Amino acid sequence: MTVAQATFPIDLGAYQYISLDPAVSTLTDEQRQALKSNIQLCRDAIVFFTATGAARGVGGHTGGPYDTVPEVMILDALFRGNPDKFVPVFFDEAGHRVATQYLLSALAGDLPAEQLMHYREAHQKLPGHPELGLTPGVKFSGGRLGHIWPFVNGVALANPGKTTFCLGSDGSQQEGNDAEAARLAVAQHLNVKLIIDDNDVTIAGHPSEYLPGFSVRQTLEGHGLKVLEGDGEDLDGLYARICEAISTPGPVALVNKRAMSVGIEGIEGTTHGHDVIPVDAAIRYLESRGQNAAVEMLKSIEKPKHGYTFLGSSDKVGSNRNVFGEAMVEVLGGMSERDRKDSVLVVDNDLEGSCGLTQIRKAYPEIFVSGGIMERGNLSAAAGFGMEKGKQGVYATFSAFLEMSISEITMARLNFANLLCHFSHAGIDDMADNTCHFGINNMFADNGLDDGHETRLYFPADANQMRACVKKVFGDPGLRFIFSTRSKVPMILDADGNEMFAGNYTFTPGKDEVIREGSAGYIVTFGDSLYRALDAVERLKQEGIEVGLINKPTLNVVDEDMMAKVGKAPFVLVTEAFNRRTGLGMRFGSWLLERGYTPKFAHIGTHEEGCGGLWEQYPHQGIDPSGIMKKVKELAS
Ligand SMILES: Cc1ncc(C[n+]2csc(CCOP(=O)(O)OP(=O)(O)O)c2C)c(N)n1
Repeated sequence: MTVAQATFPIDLGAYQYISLDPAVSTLTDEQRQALKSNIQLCRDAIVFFTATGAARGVGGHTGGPYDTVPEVMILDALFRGNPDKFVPVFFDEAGHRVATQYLLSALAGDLPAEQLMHYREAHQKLPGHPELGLTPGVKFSGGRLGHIWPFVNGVALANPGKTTFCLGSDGSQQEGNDAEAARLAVAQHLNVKLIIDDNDVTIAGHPSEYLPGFSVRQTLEGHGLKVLEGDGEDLDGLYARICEAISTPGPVALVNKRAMSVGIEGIEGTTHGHDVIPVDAAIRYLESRGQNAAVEMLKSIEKPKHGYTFLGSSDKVGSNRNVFGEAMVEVLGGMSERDRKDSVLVVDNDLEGSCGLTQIRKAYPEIFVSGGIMERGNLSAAAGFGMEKGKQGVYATFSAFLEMSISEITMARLNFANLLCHFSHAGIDDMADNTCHFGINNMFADNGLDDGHETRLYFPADANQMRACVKKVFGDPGLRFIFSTRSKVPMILDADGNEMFAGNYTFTPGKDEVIREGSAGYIVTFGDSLYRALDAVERLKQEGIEVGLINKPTLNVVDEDMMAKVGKAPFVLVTEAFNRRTGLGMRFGSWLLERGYTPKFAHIGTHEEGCGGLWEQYPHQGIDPSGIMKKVKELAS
């Protein structure tokens, strides 16, 4: 039986829709039993359906939603018992725990249980973070840590007389936003209750190790919140603390200690628990739970393949986000130990493995700071290190979070900081995490003035170009932003099939590059869009349309020679994965007009919310080869 025809293999009909009254802070045997059975049922369901994401290669998160099941079950019963007393929304600071929201939607009858087996799949409306309006039953959007508690404060202000809950985590509590939210909640005496999973695991490690001194409890107490700390797995204690929080007016935080993925063999207590559970571990867990139908279902799922062959680029692919780290290690290896220590500081934001920084930490731990999930403060710290001439601050996180740090970037510039930022996961490719994780507003980093300290934005197209770019710009002064995608990219080939950016190639900042000549008009693009546009160009040539292709790896500098060249062509099409409203295309048309060039002009880019899944995001936005070819034909006609 295929997943498409199958029923959900775990009987969610066994869920007991019990009610609880917070005025009674002890559980009867019957209530305790019902809660325990609901907890086990939901934990099994979460392991199973998140593992479908692992089986399909779309990833996901198991440990966080699995861990917080006890408190979610209690809140569900409380909401049912007193619907008017609460804002009945499971607001969650840690949006990656979205499996909780999807499971609740299924239990509430808003979503067929079968749908859960399509977790994170493209076009299935179950993306990696909750999106209001997309998934039936989902009641808020989340996904960026530290963004929901401040928002929930406002919800509480809009609902006087009710209690509003916010599920939190030791990861989200590291964000500066939460400190602000805590102060407002205390000052305004908001009836907000934080239910924080303090499992001492984030992505890159254990907060107790990389942020020694950080204590969720002491932090919140310092802000003036009442904090009730306890064992999240002690059901009676947890329930009693939730009741105490409800009966205490004003903001209260529950800090629930537990091991990550408690009870899952081989994963409990480890950082692996943060991500999606591997299929073999899920099978072992489900077998031990007697969930044999779920096991069979998992075994039957095949990883879909992306069968398209791109013309003009190699079969070989490179991971640019990792190549960034490798290239940095090479550059740093060329310095004396003393120079390196004196002049370079690398600051991570709990994403070192995702941004290619692990290589640097392993090679040169003495210049590496595991900064925790504090993008704004960490950017400023890296910039501050690079304030003196000859020093370099290096910083990395996901491109989506560049939006958080625009003000810090301005201050870094005004302080003449030398700062090299690597923003990985730029664009939309392979982003099952979906819209809140899209890295599409990167041009915001180019927010200086004409006479300001240098700011450069670079988006290398393949691994060869990334290596060349890092080596070239590492020692430059000013602010430099290097972008890479989550997905791997093939090598760009010249017309003879040779790798264009290999061998003796040197990267020249500010210079655009002709990838293919053409008489009908030019496509201008960069990054992971280049190989897709190249494929379109090759296919259009086969159809007799001779389109040229320009790579623009320096995004914010006008290459006058290239402007003169493309400006005289019949048309110019800018295609990009960046936001159509804020990307390169927005500027390129003005640059042409300012110089008196008036080719036919169009720009295509990301313009609507994502569809989940991986490579599917490109065709969804109409910026895949067929979308590009369609636009070229319109312009060429
Ligand atoms: C603003 C922001 N920065 C970084 C991330 C990337 N990120 C997602 S989850 C995570 C770690 C979260 O740890 P925690 O919230 O404690 O969750 P757990 O590991 O317990 O599931 C990070 C850094 C993000 N989603 N949002």
